Amino acid sequence: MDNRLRPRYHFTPPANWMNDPNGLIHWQGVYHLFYQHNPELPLWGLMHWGHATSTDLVHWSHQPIALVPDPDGPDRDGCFSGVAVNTGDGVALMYTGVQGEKQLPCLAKNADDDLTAWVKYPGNPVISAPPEGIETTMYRDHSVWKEGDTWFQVIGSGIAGKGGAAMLYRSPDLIEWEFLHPLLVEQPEVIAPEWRTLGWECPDFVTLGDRHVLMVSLWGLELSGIGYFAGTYDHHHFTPDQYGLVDGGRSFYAPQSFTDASGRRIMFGWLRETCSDARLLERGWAGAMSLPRVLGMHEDGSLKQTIASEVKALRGRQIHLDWTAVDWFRDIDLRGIPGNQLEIEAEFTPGDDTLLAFSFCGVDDDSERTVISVTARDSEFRLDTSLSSHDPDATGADDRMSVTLDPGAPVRLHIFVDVSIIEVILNDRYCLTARIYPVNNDDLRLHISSTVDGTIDIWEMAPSVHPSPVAAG
Ligand code: DQQ
Repeated sequence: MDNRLRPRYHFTPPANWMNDPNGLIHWQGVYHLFYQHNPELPLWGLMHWGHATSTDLVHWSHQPIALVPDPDGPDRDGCFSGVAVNTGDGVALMYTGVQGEKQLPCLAKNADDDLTAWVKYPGNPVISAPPEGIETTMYRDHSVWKEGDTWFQVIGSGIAGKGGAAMLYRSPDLIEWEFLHPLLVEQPEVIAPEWRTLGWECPDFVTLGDRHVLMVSLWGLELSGIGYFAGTYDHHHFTPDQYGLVDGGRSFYAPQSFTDASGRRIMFGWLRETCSDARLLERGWAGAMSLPRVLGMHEDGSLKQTIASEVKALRGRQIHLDWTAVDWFRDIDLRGIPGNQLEIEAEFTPGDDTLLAFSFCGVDDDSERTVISVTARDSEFRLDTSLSSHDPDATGADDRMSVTLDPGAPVRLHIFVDVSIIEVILNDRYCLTARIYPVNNDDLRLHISSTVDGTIDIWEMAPSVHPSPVAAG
């Protein structure tokens, strides 16, 4: 296995392939992270559910594989994505069982308190077909919640000629499901053409204060990202009044959130690789999780994202800089802190023409470089990885988000660099995440340019050690 580009404090699988976070739950004081996993190869394939646990959201221990496709079952061709819910007397999983062309909801219940042993419901699938009378183009992935004594779920879907849809159901027992109506169908008038979809995968319908948010993975176009709709939910009808992108970087996908014992809504997203299969096969592992992001609402009703405070436990040596404006990039002396394993918090108050940029470059020269920039004049936030790697098998991109910056208000950038991951949040509101594969990856140099004064704090981040994997069960 080649671990040179493996992240050190973002979760990665013990070996082989990982994609979507699944079944996130805080159960009996332990955080459980299940995930889409192909244990045979570092490529997408026959999907199992991998499993890891943590007591602090930061350090994870690998657990045996939790769900295995049953050769004679409705999940014969894969245990696709799904969720975990607390049923009062245990935990239930609702996941997508794949059998040939069919992708249908299946149920499993825990057989132990460690959530390592699962019993699949013998009557699976619990819904035998997509809703009648609607021409669905896809149908999979689940978000499940309870209102009073009644369970509800939305299933990701697509409707011919329309695009993405989220189908709403209710059930007394997680077994008998009644289709109610689409909770939401894609509204082309609010979605930019490049984000139009064939369908919505991995819906996640959450309550944040007095608002509701439906997050969906925008599937089927060249560009795929994560959209969110925020609005009100009343009598099982959802009326969104805001639309935005959860993350505008093309590596962040299929996020899922859960509520922990402290009441926080915490989200993980899959940070997919953006390099060739040949490279994945050489390395022997693929896929990483985002850092845990706590969801909330800004006063204007848009989605707020902050990194869970537990991640601060990984902070080591710190450098504080009172920044004075410069016209061009200035090299920062990191005083021994590895430039490929750090956290940065920066705050600047931009004027109309401000350009603020952080650039991570190879040790020997600047020909491999990754640039994060905020341009006040263009109201643009950008993560440019198009020159991050000399490797022709790595694909970079120039991801941009258009942003609203309040005149005179500080701009806060929160940046995490973890070997092959760059995760950036601007003003707890705009997120851009990417994978980078510098050939010269032992370390990175940091250059900063800002046309205004500001403050910058940089921390060395400790690796979050993963105890050796337990033998697969
Ligand atoms: N990944 C799963 C599906 C889901 C997709 C399969 C999203 O359930 O729609 O691995 O990445």
